[in-house]
Amino acid sequence: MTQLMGVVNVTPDSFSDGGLFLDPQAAIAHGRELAAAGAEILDVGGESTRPGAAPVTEEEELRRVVPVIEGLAGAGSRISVDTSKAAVAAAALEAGAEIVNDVTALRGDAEMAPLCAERGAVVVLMHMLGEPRTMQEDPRYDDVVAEVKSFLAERLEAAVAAGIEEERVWLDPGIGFGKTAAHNMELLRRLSELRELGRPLVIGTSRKSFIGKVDGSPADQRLGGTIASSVLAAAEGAEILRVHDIAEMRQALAVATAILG
Ligand code: PMM
Repeated sequence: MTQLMGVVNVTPDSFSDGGLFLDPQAAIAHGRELAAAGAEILDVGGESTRPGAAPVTEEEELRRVVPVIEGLAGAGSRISVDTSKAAVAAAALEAGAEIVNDVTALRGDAEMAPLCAERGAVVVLMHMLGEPRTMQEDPRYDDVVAEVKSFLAERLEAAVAAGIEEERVWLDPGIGFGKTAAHNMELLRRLSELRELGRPLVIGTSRKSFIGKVDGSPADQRLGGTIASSVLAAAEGAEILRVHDIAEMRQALAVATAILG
């Protein structure tokens, strides 16, 4: 069954919900709502990765995410931490997280792979071309699907070489991370090729700019496009959908599943 990963951004500057849940109590209340609406996983993040975003310090990221993870442990959902810093992941695992969602695919911090191996964490390895500050400046590929696939295969191999069990690795093509709208849509159309890697696929299309490229909608009015792209991804075999709007997505998936069986 497709699992939903609800987004809990404890940041001032995420592209669609920056500043809404910077206060820990607001973030915890929001996470609890997402859990109640059917999120199997809550993805708590303290550093925005939107195009052009500035990095945050380790202290600040810890200050943002640890109280929220502590407050959400026991809310009924598994918790993942969206970070590329090993110290933040370590504190998050201590506070009750069990999944590390690393948008750098273990390339950002040399301590991250050994930490995840030792702690037996599930690790999400995501593709990104370049880094958030500059990734949307004219990204180019010969064949985006082949290149993302070989990157993910290489990072999976590196994770396993570092002692992370293959069964604990999930893969993500990184929709919007160094990709044009055409690249994102080609990845979504040819998702079955990434399934050949043999690991669960995480797909995050929620509110992203390629939706706005289709119909001109601003970030706060992209729920329809989020649902369409996520349902199609699920039909192509994506196992984890990372979305902001859990109740609507849960209903869309239930209907799609009822029809397709
Ligand atoms: N997208 C964002 C942040 N983290 N993690 C994974 N694994 N996959 C994604 O697509 C992804 C991510 C950016 O979205 P946000 O700013 O709304 O959190």
